Amino acid sequence: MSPVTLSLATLGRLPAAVEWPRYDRAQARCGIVHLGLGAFHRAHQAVYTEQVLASGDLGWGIVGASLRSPDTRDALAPQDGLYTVSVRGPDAPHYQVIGAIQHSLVAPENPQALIAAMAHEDVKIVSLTVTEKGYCHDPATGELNEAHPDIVHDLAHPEAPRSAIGFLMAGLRHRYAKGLKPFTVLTCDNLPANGHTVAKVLRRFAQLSDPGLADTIAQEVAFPSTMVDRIVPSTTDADRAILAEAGIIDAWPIMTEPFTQWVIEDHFPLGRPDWGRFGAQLVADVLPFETMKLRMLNGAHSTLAYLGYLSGYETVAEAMGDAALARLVERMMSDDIPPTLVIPEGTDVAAYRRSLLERFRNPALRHRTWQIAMDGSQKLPQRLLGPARDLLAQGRSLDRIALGVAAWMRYVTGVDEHGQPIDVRDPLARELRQRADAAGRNGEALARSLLAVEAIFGADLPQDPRFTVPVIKALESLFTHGVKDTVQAQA
Ligand code: CS2
Repeated sequence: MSPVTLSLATLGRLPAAVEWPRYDRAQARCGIVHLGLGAFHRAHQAVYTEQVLASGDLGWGIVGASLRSPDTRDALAPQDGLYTVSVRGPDAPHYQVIGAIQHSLVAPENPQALIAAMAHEDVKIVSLTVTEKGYCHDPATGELNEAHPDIVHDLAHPEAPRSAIGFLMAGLRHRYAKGLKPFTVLTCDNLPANGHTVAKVLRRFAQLSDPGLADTIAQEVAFPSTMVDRIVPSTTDADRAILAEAGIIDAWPIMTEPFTQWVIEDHFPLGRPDWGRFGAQLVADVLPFETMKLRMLNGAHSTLAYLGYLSGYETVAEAMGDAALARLVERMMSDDIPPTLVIPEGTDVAAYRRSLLERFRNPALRHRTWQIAMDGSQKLPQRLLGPARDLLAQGRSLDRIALGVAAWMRYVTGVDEHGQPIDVRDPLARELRQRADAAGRNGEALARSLLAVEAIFGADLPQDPRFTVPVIKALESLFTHGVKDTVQAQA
């Protein structure tokens, strides 16, 4: 049978095993505007919401907006917004076509259309997956970065913003002007205390941009925190080919793992979909879940990404095939991180650790170390530096975490052990590279220069020899003995 090009008209011709939306999509209203239409949203929140729609509650269609590039809209529009989620694990792959995203917008093409969508009376929630750097905050303190070029721009052009923060503000302003209640802001990014962080950033932006509205926003807008978890590598042409083999021509399918978790603080003044019926955990306090996930999963992920990339491993699964590297992250998760956590009630940390190791080993996913290594300046504070501070407060040693930090320092020099260039993607890449070039291959000079970047390390860590000495030692060892021997010695 020749493969079917995905669209509403062709759903009935898809291979029998493929799940597709059976609800009346034309009747669905959009109750959610989502900012940041990347692969993660499409494999996570959109899948939970799809089940809500399929259960007959049609008030929760999604308008998805890309804040930068038209690529997603261009791929999805010809297929009526439909795309396939392919779940890959030990069992045969499972394919589900998702219909929850009813419309895709491209913010820079028409900012007014996005603001109007947010100010529509059917909309109750604006959710976000704009990555860590999308919040235009200072990662070390969580405060709005008022000098960020997008923030400067958005303060000057409130009706044609660029940043997610500028759009949230514009959407709220338009709602108030129409006499509507504010939407709930639902952040789904891997930030510490993510709801509080976006609240702090937006409230400050409101004070600067519209002081008359700032108090109302501070009093009325809800910012529930969430913990989101699903491993979603970026899609490749090889993935598209796999889909075609399976009988579906899809311009932008999503590959993911069987595991999915969503813990949500239950605070939605205008209501919410019944996500809890489909596996989401609605709780009063997300913080213990979020911290555990950011430190155990993401902390280990970043460590594996830098050490793995530098050791020549392209994917996380390949890096986990290196016994010393696997042992290192396992010990990080068993010895170093747990003492820094408040364990959520009912959680067995050892079982959680085992399941993370198994997920990292999933050979059916090609999750590139380079992808995870991206934006380290925005990720390190919550993944490795938070645990480091807690370990210091408890008087414990932190050698493995220091090695993770040193591996990031080695990585941002932009040159690997074979003299090959590394494509370092980071909002601070240029500054990091300049510091690395000035320091040369001198571990101590490089470590001290990078530790002085206050937006990452704050004012405290660079002053504390219990942190700086092990980082310098690890970085010196990475330069003198190389990555593999250093990992071997540490593991
Ligand atoms: C990863 C995360 O790219 C990264 O930084 O650590 O995207 C990770 O895969 C997800 O948080 C898993 O839920």
